[in-house]
Amino acid sequence: MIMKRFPENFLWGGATAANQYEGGWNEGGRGTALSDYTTGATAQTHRLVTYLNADGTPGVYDQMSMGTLPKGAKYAVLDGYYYPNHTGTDFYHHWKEDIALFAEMGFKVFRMSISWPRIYPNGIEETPNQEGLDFYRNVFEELHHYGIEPLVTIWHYDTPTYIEAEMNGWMNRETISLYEKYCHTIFREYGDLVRYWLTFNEINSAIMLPMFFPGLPKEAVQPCYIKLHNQFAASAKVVKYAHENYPEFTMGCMISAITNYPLTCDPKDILAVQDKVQRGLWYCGDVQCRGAYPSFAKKIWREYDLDPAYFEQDAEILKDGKVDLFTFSYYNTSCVTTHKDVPLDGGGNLSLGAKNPYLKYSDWGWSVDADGLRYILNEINDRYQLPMMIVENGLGAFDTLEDDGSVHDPYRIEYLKAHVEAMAEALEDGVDLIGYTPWGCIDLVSASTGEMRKRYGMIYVDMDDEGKGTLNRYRKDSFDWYKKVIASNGTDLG
Ligand code: BGP
Repeated sequence: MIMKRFPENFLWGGATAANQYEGGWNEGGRGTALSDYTTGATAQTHRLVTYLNADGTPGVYDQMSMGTLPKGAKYAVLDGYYYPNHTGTDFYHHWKEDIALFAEMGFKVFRMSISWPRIYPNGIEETPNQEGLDFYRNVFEELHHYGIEPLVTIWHYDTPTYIEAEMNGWMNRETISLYEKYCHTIFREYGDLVRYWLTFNEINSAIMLPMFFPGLPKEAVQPCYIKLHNQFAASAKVVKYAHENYPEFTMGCMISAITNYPLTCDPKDILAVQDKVQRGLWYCGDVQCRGAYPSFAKKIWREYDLDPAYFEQDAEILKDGKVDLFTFSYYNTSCVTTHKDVPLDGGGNLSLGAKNPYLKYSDWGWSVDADGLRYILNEINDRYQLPMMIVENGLGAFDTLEDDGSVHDPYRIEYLKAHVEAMAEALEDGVDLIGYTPWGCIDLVSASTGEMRKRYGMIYVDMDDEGKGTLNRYRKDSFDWYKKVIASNGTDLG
């Protein structure tokens, strides 16, 4: 096979998020986010969000239920629970060492997020937290010292708790202004160091609930669409502001690339796939890239009894806040069917569906599908004609640290290699792909389960599911493999 070469300045790197990696949850003047009150779990159990009722009795709700606090209750860290995000894998105290390791792999770009409560502890303060500002400045400067370009996610699920608990979070349009203030601050502070910005991580996760549980009562779904809309408006305002004030910035969206196939060639299955992808992917992509809701949005609003005026009030704002770059996460694919006798257990990242008999599945039940990456790159390219970056991709797997400090992870190399090949094929197809940052390039806490044992990294971190471990770093076999891939600009895949 003749492989198209990767473009000369292709941005090879890795991706992380503050809430899962940074730690230092109560240091440096940082406030809290909901992840600080979220317990660890497993693939079989759900993470819990913990609080204290007004009468002082403890309470919990299931993270997946998107529950809320009872009246008078306060989010609280409770005895007897373990909160893995408090430490993450401690970037807060290991940033120099970690960045040196990224540089050793040859990273051109490093995706990380800023923790909003580290900048504005409650989100509402007049002035930002200087210690928080200094922390990220040191990190960005260190990255530049090695010639690594920072790619910053502004919001990776960590709205300050005060905004969530006292202001009703993203249901409240005031949150849009607080987010704008936070963005203006970090643009001003880091405009000389950061050029690539993503406004919201996996913005479509706001509508995860109806995607995971079709048939929910409309009262449960309505807030999801309102919150998502307010995030769209916040994103668009900030993109416009950046375009006007920082023309050198590249502003991107970040969407979980819902990639689905019909399970059968029954035309009803084809329509069902189209519907799912419209709702899960294009609904968000169209707003952020085309600056307007797609025509099928009206049908969705009708279905959930949502007033179109709510969404249409920001038409001008959305039109003026189109992103420059389409970035997305891609882990797996699933199958859609209307056939009632098929179990929907093909697990996945925001994309439950039927199992695909042609694919292998990971230990966490996620399909492994490199061709799906080529497919979705082409789909997105055709629809938006924007430069693209894959900013999350990888295999969550069990790893074993050997006595000599080595970690042999051929399964991860196999996964990544297949996906890099798929990227090369997509480039050959003509897509405009400018970078690749595999997820959790260093081991970190899993978002869905809170586990440490579900590892994605090329760097192993000694930390277990109960928070025990030295936090020492070890190079896995995939570290050396990826180093070669980058050094050869994607031509030596081992
Ligand atoms: C995405 C999130 C990441 C990340 C990833 C892997 O949804 O943007 O934060 O964690 O999924 O998922 P998990 O950690 O559940 O394996």
